[in-house]
Amino acid sequence: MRKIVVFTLVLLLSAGIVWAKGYEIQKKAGELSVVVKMESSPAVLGDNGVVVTVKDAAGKEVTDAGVKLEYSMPAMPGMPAMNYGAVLALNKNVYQGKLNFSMSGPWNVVVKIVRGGKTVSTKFSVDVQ
Ligand SMILES: [Cu+2]
Repeated sequence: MRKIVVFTLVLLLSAGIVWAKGYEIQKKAGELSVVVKMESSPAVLGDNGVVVTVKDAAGKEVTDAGVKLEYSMPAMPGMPAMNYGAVLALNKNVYQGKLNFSMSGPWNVVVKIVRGGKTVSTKFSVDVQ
């Protein structure tokens, strides 16, 4: 019983540490400032939690936008180009979701923000280990 408790504690602690060590990217998309936090650094194969914060020019959190991440890997020998999309869900003042990387190597991620009929975007790259 004691072992299980200790094991659970270690699991919880290491999960917290991974999140704390996560990768953070700051970008501009039109007038908006965008902060992308990746759960794991480096990013890993499979699911990677992601949290996006969007702020307007006045520094106020934007909560009335649609936020989508389009992630892709260009074609390589023996592998056609791969393209995926993840629609993020608003949770309080941030947008949350998951990226599922099916291959290690460099991925391109485009953040698309739709607000008031206008779309702005920014991109970054992730090296999946
Ligand atoms: Cu590939």
